Amino acid sequence: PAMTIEVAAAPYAFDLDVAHAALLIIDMQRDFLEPGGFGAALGNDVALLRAAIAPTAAVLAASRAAGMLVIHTREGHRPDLSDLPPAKRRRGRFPVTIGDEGPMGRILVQGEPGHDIIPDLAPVAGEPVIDKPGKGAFWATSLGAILANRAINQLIVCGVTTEVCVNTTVREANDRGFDCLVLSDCTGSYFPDFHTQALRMITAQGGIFGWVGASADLLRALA
Ligand code: C5J
Repeated sequence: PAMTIEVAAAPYAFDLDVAHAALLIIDMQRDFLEPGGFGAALGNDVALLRAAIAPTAAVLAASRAAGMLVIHTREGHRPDLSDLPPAKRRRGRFPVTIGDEGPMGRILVQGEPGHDIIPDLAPVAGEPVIDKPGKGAFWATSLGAILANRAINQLIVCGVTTEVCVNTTVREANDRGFDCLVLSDCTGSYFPDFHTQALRMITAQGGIFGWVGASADLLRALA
């Protein structure tokens, strides 16, 4: 039987099996979180997302110390935009969009400064970084193979935004048989009500997509 540690969560405790769990940090990229980035240029208040940085950094440190696999994702596209669906490019009808020159290089293009993960949460050697063209981290990526090769069946999920890339990824993971614990204070949205409701959608109906917990409870369990 697996050695599990109980983590307080909603709708009920999450039995964490560190050897078969991964910390998945979604899209904590400069273009979404930094004052001079794409998100800010669209008029969003990045402070709402930045509140997740310190708790995520603490969870990242504790996960590394516990020997848990850590995986990072970045939303973005190839420089020739060959993996950018025209429909995604048209979406929003913003004056400046994906692939265009933005405040921190070409927007959501791999290799550009804005596409990179914020320095506070920088990956270290051995931590897979998944570049994903969509909102979900499984679609058109090797995430599923990486998790299968390590016999991972639980995901601790942090990142932005709660209702878009976090929610999409958790739904994808749930359908693939993963137990997901989403950390409320390690996720964030430009729209506070979307954040709240996105977390409620995960825990409603007995935890229809997974569990929601707080970083303090995970840190306590890992200590
Ligand atoms: C993410 C987005 N990462 N909101 N992207 O959530 O477009």
